[in-house]
Amino acid sequence: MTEPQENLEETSEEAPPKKAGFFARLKQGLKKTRHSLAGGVENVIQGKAKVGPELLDELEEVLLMADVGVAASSYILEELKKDVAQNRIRTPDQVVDQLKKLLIGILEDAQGEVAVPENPPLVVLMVGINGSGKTTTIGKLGQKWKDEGRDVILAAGDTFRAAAIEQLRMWADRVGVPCIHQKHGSDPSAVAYDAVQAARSRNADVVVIDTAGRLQTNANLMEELKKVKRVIGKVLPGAPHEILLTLDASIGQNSVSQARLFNEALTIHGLAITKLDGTGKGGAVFNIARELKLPVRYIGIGEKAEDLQDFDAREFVRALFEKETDSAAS
Ligand SMILES: Nc1nc2c(ncn2[C@@H]2O[C@H](COP(=O)(O)OP(=O)(O)OP(=O)(O)O)[C@@H](O)[C@H]2O)c(=O)[nH]1
Ligand SMILES: [Mg+2]
Repeated sequence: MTEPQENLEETSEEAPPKKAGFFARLKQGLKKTRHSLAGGVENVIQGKAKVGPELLDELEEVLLMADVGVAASSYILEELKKDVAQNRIRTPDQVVDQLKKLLIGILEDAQGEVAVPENPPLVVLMVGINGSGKTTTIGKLGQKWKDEGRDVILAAGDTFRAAAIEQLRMWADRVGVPCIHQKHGSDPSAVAYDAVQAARSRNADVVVIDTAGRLQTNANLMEELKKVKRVIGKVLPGAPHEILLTLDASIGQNSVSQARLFNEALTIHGLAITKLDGTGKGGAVFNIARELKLPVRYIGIGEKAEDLQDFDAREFVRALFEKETDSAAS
């Protein structure tokens, strides 16, 4: 039996009410990671009456298998062992409850606010390796912000490929927002410059700039991105206010090293974790938060405009652990 009332209360207690279907879509999007993480945890505690070293060892194995990673898993195990030793945890169910709290804590420790400027425009620079979902995420963000009543401008700063400019223009047309672009091969810094100028003269609320994304080992890319950042700061001191790194969730632990490289070169402010719908490796989100202390701002759980969600640590963990049969209410 499900109790719709109870579920509604739970969501409205913590944060402003989410759009209808938010939780159901999140849960659907996290299906594979729920299977690898919560499914594995369930298997470990099933049939066990007591909490002993064996259960904790098995739990650690599950966390590692579900891509939670070494740093986050060791921290969790240390905390759980302390709780067990001091008798705060006695049953397997209490282990799971505590595990959920620790997972939420890891994510919340890394959270922080976007440095929204006193006067618009907010300038967002989107970076990430190729195929990680930058352009798609920009399109989705354009839709979201437009729906919220904000004046949005998109900028096709990936001038490396003609198709990339076309892809962003299509998103802009679909969403119904302007797209600043130049021809294929032109200087990305010049596009960024134009875009920020346009946003200022048109009094836009937010401008989102796309970039190219060849491999992070390509020093040219990092130099190019640094230049884009510098030029933006010259047009509008303090900008870009938000350098957002897209990470493809399906690469699991590699995302930590990828994020580190971008962070060293550019100082990343926040993360958009994409393609969570297609992978069981979503546990990597915890390791990224633990290792890099970078806030997750958005998650992508599908290819369509509505498949981007503001990240909410509690809802994320709840969606990961809630059983299939509990879903009817949301
Ligand atoms: N299933 C799913 N697919 C996604 C998501 N985000 C992006 N994609 C898909 O991933 C592919 C690559 O996305 P892009 O937005 O083009 O990636 P990019 O980082 O701009 O790539 P480059 O321009 O080559 O650097 C596209 O087919 C997207 O539709 C997501 O959250 N879920
Ligand atoms: Mg792109």
